[in-house]
Amino acid sequence: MKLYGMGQSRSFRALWALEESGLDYEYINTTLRTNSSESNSAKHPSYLELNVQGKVPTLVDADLVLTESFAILNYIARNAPDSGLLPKISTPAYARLDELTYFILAELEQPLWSKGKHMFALPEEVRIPAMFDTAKFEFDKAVRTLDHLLPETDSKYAIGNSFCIADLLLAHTFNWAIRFEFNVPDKYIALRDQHYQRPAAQRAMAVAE
Ligand SMILES: N[C@@H](CCC(=O)N[C@@H](CS)C(=O)NCC(=O)O)C(=O)O
Repeated sequence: MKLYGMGQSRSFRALWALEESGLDYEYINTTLRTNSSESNSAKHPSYLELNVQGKVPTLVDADLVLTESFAILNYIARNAPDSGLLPKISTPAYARLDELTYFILAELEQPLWSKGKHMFALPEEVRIPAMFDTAKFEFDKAVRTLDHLLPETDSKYAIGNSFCIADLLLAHTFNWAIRFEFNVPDKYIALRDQHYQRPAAQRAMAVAE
């Protein structure tokens, strides 16, 4: 498998999952918002053939090309059934995984990306700095909802008693929130710290640097 990625962007989710999975992979460092003539630019014509939006991550496995980070996590986890990265299919645990991960992608992540878009990703002429306050408001609301979606147990994991892709996605999303200076409650900073101490996360950090 080949993973195209950049630093701590959403591609880090896939890189971390690959390290958790034990699968063989090659990491291709890709640069964002760089000149299309640079060979490792996400705007290079050969990369755009794989990922029409010129974004990361992209995973290539033989003829399969995937360009959505959570689809990539699922694919990696399904290819490494012994890794425990996914709960058993058709169980209530799997439904909880779906609920939580869709919530993270649709509600918790969106204000982070809104801030990013209006800070650096959109063309300057369409950026609206007042969006930062809206993003903060929406993030705080999503965090309050998350408090109800996560189990009220002593388990440090989102589902059951072991680490799965929901934990990885949550930890990466809170890491992003911390880097973008959102108000992250202490318990979620602790959750980020705990999961980022996993050996696979540390190895992924070394690869992404
Ligand atoms: N929904 C996609 C979003 C991918 C995405 O927006 N990636 C960002 C980095 S986190 C990117 O490549 N941005 C480049 C740009 O906006 O030019 C996913 O989760 O994979």
